[in-house]
Amino acid sequence: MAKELNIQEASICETTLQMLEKAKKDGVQTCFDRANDMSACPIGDKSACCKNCSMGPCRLSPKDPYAKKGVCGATIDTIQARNFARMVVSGAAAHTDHGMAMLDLFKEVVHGKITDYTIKDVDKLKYVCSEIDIPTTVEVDGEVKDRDVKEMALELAEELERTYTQVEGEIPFMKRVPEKTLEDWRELGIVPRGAMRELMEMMHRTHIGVDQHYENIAQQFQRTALSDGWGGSMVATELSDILYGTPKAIHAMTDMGCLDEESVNVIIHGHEPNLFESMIDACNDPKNIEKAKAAGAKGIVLGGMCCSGAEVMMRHGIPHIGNFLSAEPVIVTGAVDAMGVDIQCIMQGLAPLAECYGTRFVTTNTRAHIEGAVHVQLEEDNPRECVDTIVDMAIERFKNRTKPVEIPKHKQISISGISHEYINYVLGGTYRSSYVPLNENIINGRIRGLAGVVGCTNPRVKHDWVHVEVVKELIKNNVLVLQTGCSAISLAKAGLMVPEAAKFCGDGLAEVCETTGLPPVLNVGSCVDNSRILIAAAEVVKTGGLGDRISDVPVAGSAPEWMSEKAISIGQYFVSSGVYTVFGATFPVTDNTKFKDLLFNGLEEQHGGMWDFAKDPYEHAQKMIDHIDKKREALGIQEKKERKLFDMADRREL
Ligand code: SF4
Ligand code: MSK
Repeated sequence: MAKELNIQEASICETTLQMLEKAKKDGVQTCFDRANDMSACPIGDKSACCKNCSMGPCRLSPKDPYAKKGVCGATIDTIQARNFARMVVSGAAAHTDHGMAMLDLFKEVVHGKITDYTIKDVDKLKYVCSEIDIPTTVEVDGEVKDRDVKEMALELAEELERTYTQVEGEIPFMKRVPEKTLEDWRELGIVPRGAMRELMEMMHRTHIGVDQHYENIAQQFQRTALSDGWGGSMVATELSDILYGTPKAIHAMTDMGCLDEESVNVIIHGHEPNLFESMIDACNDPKNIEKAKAAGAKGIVLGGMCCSGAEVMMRHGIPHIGNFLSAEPVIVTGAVDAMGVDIQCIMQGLAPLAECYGTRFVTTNTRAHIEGAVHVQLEEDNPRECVDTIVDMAIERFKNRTKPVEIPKHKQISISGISHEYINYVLGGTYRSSYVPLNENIINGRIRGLAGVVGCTNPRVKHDWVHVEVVKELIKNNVLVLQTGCSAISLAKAGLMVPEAAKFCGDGLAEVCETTGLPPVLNVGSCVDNSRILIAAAEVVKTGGLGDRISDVPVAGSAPEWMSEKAISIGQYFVSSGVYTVFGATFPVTDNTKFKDLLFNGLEEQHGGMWDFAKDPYEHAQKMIDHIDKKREALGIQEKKERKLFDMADRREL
């Protein structure tokens, strides 16, 4: 007999709660029920077990970690380090494969073999080229002219391919890393050579009988994680911007109230932007709208989930229906006529649930089939065939809806689309785009520091609650918050991504928000867009006045409700880049071990970044604020400076 779920304790998201009540009435299960019914394994939770060979699986004791060894003699430190390394590999591989798929698409577009997508943002193309020393102009007869776009794009594609396939040397985006940080990495031997090589070597080293020193394993998983953050993920973000446009501030609605009972509702869930971009065209196609109307619908409503949703919320203001944990509850509305998915964070539990409610559940990517789903492959040289099929299936299901529909009312407006280029522009203005005003505001103390609050939602903790409380504490203490992924959606739903949220901020941050019109909580995109936070941090260092390394900047990272291996890779590349990073929910290490001490203390001596853990949101936020203050103290900017009004001379200098 399953343990009964205390629904009101499961989430603070009203729409999710309403749907959990409905799921209970309907007699269907979601991940909330499954998590409630199955406690996490206490040994696995602490990463004290190994199944890397068939002499095991070996289970050590988290309570007395050095009392036992594995059959091969592996210690708790080796076992934990190998397990952690494999999480980094899996997470980094997910982002890297996503980035490589974007690169393949980009090349085909540039060669003219794929025509449904084009280079939309030539300025971004030029900017990325210039960042890695690819010329953007050419001299013809003594006259400097812009280079041919196709020629430039081909050179960029060739150069970025090194991110993946290179076997020696440094990946291209190392040119973006602040000089001193890069020097530290070179000394530590953690500069990525090429993502495929790092992933392969890391897997080799975790095989039985290879690398059995936790410090050496940690060196390679840092190099692997950096090949994700400054490699695979960064390539994915930059090429998506070039193909689909660099995000600029845009209004978007969030939450299940965006669905409409009288319309055909289509949801896209997953991570790559390609499927969604084509689905936007399909849902705006007058022929498809006519078909929907002929079936008795008002029209077609298109909404996003998870990071697929974040990509198009950022670029087009498409409504975002909910984050990871809301994917099942949204099916319970009975209003979703079709859900199309591509890769990552798609729970298998969606398939039987979709069957229950008659929702057409469609996988579209060759790398991710799900038993019980219909597979309609998205061919990038003819994407409309796939998306038009999904729209047809949705219309068909609308006509034949048999289950009662119940759509929660709540929806919330938010500002999205804050790329690092947009931060540059909004703070500096068109003619003097720069991070100087941001640095100035950090130095004068109006902004105490920066925080990147990111990551998943996890039914082991109260859904959305930890994200929202951590962020509220941070902005109350004048910390400007940058967000990605599911965490960003938690805060968008809570209404903190609007300029009016300045009323929840400390005086300094409130003043900055009121002057610039920015919300105190900035939505910078999807999981791969954590690379935007790295670029922003590097830009802050290069702008000057806040130290020479990323680790000098008053900045902290956080993933309060993380669950995926991608989050571990992200956390590790933040840490190795020099960012103090706090995780919530749980942390896969055993207390009182040398490996834990390395992650939570030792790494700080290497490059200034380190891990920390706090489940309680207030302790979590306080740890971040304490770290920010420590960095302010070291920079000698701890005292709040008097406000200085800029005169013309200051402006000229800027
Ligand atoms: Fe056990 Fe060692 Fe095999 Fe792991 S590698 S399962 S610790 S014997
Ligand atoms: S979707 S990795 S649950 S943030 Fe990128 Fe959300 Fe985490 Fe997936």
